Amino acid sequence: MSDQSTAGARPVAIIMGSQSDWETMRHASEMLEALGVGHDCLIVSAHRTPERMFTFAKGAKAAGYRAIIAGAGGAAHLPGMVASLTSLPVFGVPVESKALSGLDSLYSIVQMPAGIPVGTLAIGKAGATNAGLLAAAVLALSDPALAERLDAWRAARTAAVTERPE
Ligand code: RP5
Repeated sequence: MSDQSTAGARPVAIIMGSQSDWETMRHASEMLEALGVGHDCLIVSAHRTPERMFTFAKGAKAAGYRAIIAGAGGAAHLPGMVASLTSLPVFGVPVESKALSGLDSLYSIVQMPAGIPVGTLAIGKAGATNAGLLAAAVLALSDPALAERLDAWRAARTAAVTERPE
């Protein structure tokens, strides 16, 4: 993992409920990698490893994290549970499920009762990628070098759009 960010060695934690979520969540990691933002990737399941989840969330701030990206699928309670245990910003990524194509994941993550926020992204790869971008944007508020890298990344995306289809 990269550790170029001046905001801390690994200011972002990417957590996911299962190894099977990695295919989706790796896109958040790749985005952060591209922007030079240090991060950890951890498997933390709300229902299979609840004590690991509790320990992680309660210790996340002291561990130096400044944002958490949490991905899960199905009855996806991981982002909300983690958000209930820490005041760090939590970005939830609904992983596409087999049974309901991720709608279950989306509804499970997005409908947080008022008081415990989870910033919910799109289902799947787009959501994971944007969670990386959003976490980087939060860190960039206090990291001018990262802000420059983020602006450059966005400018490159703009420059890549041709006027006509090729
Ligand atoms: C959730 O159940 C995980 O987040 C994953 O998306 C889904 C399926 O998990 P596995 O059965 O593949 O481990 O807890």
